[in-house]
Amino acid sequence: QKDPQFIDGRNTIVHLFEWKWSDVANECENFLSKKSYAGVQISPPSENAVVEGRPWWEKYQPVSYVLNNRGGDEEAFADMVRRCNNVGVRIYIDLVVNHMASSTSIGTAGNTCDPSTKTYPAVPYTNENFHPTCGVDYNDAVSIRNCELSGLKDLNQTQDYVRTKIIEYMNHVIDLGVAGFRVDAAKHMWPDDLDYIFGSLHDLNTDHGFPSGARAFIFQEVIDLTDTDPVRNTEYTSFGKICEFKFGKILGERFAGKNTLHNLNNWGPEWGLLDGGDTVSFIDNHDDERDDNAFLHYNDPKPYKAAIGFMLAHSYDTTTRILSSYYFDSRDQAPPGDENGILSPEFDSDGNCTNGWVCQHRWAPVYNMVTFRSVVDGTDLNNWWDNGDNQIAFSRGDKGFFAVTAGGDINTNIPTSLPDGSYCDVMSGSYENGQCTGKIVTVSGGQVQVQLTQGQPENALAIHINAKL
Ligand code: LM2
Ligand code: CA
Repeated sequence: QKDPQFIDGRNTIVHLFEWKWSDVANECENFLSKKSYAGVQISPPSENAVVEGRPWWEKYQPVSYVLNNRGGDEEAFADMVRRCNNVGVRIYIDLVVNHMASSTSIGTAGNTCDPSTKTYPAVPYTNENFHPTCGVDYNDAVSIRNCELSGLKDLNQTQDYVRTKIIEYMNHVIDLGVAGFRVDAAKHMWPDDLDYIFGSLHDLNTDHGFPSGARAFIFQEVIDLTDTDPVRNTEYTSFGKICEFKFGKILGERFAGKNTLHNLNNWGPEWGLLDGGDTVSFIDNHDDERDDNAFLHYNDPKPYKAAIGFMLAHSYDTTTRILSSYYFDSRDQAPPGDENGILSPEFDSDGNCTNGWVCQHRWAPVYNMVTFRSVVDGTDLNNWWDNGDNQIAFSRGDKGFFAVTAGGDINTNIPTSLPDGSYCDVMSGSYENGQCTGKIVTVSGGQVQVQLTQGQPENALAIHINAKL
């Protein structure tokens, strides 16, 4: 269940955080399928508690597994999955099954619940399906699994009944055509229980273009940043991939200029990362965007884009993920909205989002590097170059070349295996109608003429064989 089920020639999952299902469907058809994107992680689709002010995190408080919340209803969900699969873009849902709501309210589908007595009639779950209330002690593995994360009512997935309800929910969306699951709070559930649940799922739906016998892709939220955590992410790698938090944390600090880049010459497992085959990698996610300055975010765009560029250019054989956000001033701030609910993104003449959506996935350096990653697929990383400090460059065989500075100008020639000629830099612009909208870069005598100066809009430069003049 480690195969993301991408179609050939595509890569990278974009998390369309808080987008409505109808907007996701349009984005699959109008943009993602045309830019090499392979899939979308959507926000949790099951009924959640209505919380005053409609913070984004109300979706992490399930009331039932009815597909109906501010993202849309079951009809909109099914329509999204079908339309995205039709254009070769896979849908992964955010699966919230560690816990149930602790906010007392009516749910988004009109069902009631009573967190104080742990009753959720629309599933139904009752008090006996939950662990006894206790607060999580992060030094203790049993407490992490059996106590209440943020006070949320903790389901006991060791019970057959609870397992059955979770499997029914997952099979329902598999039958509707989803390709897999981002597993929320996996660290707070027992690996044996998850192994059983994931092993009991239907194969993916062949009516949606999946090969017969294809299994759902599983990628799990297991934050394991220190080597002393009582829960290790390796406990979860036999049945799915892991969201590798070390990846974005280390790169975030370095691309922000807080540490050198030259020692990234052996980037990968030697840095304490899991094997690429076991990981989903990202520069930031929706939680650390709000909580942790060690990671780079949209509000520091230059080093952020350079770090995303490095992730997508590199040969570490991980599944890559991009976060696509909305602008916010405070942590709990709801997504853009009006009296009718969540507001749809609109687009300016350059294709950038308006209406409060950041849409990192529509930034040209980001989507161009997704294309870069498909172009260089299967090549080795070679011709490593660095200045002993925070400037680095490398080639991907005879298909691509990437250079970046996290401090000072680069103005030099760097060896590459790319053929001589003129190329479009796909960080500063695009290759369109046979022309470059950004910088033109020359390769001559086996050397790339690299010029990256602080006044320029990007800290990185990238060229590839499909954007050669
Ligand atoms: C996750 N990964 O494992 C999500 O990525 C993260 O966004 C979720 O927390 C978390 N697990 C639980 O699913 C978010 C948010 C929390 C919020 C919870 C539940 O980051 O702030 O907690 O969802 O909605 C909120 C309040 C918190 C309160 C709790 C329970 O912020 O103060 O705790 O609800 O009422 C008493
Ligand atoms: Ca738990």
